[in-house]
Amino acid sequence: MKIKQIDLYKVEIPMVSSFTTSFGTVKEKPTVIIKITTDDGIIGFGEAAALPFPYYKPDTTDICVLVLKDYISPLVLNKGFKDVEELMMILKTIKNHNFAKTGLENAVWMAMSIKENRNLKDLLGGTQERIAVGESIGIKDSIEETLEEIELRIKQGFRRIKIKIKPGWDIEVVKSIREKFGDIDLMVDANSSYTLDDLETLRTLDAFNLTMTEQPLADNDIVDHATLQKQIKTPICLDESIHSKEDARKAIEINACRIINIKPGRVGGLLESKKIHDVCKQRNVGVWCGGMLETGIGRAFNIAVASLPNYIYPADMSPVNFFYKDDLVDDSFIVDSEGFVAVPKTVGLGFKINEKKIEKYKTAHLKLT
Ligand code: OSB
Ligand code: MG
Repeated sequence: MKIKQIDLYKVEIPMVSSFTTSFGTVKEKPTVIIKITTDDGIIGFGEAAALPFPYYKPDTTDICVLVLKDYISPLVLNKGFKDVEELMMILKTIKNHNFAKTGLENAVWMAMSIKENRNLKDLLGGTQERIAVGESIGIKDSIEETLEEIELRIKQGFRRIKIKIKPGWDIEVVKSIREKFGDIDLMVDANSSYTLDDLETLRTLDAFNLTMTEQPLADNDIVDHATLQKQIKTPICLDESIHSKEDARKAIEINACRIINIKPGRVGGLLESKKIHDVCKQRNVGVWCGGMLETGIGRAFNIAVASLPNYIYPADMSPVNFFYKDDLVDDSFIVDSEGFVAVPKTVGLGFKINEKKIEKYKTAHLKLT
């Protein structure tokens, strides 16, 4: 495959509500849409779904545009590669910048799917026809508000509830949820906001039988996570700490976690996601698909990769309209009343891209040849 043209779009769809985590509030979520055109006229789309600020990972939306324009595009334009493995080898000289790489990688998967006339699930080796989903609920102004949202989501069928926590917004809110909703599948995500000094709080959370605690400690500290896991019962799930299959292998080897959240954007695409999935499967560590508040384009790739067999926990997969007033695909996925999303069987993205919407919400467009 040879890429003849890359169109980069910075797109900003208004949000319906903000999303607060321990590191800050997302009030606006611009994203980067990558469109590739191959030498045989095939078109692929991808999304680089970094946040607008460097508080989750160092990447930001604008850094993605810069890296895609100045470093990724020159390396891949008009160069032949036979598969995604070879594409990623070409990009290997660029350190990190996984969100930007994912945007291009996504687009190549979509083009490969069209070229080979096989859907993404089959191309990746997926085995699940539908994926179980949960919601990730941001930090709210009150416990009352949190309970109301959970009640609604349970009624709608979501199979698990994840709430964001931080020091001072943890034990009480979890306790209230257990009191009101009993034995639901409940987990927490701290986004690195604790240290080993908070052992007492993290131990207290053990009493609530959480399915997992996601990324309690610093992203660059899997050693402290191993120390913590020895002292708490609740399984630790790593998010920010894992960027590659090697990170996953090492984290598992030192017992820093029992579960891994795989986000394609954070690890550099679907191929690396699959490799992490395989490493975890060999070692009996279950995984699930996290999200980065993607539009329907990015979410489509998440759904495809989450069809692999070792994705055994529900994905963060709230519908796009929970966050945004509009979407870039028509007829995006729906969460059914049992809390499942069907994995598309059609080739390409699996959903209808609406290019008029990309034009409507774009704030910048770069055409690279
Ligand atoms: O830590 O999982 C996270 C959103 C932005 C940044 C980090 C995280 C999240 C979420 C939202 O939890 C998940 C989603 O896309 O639905
Ligand atoms: Mg997380």
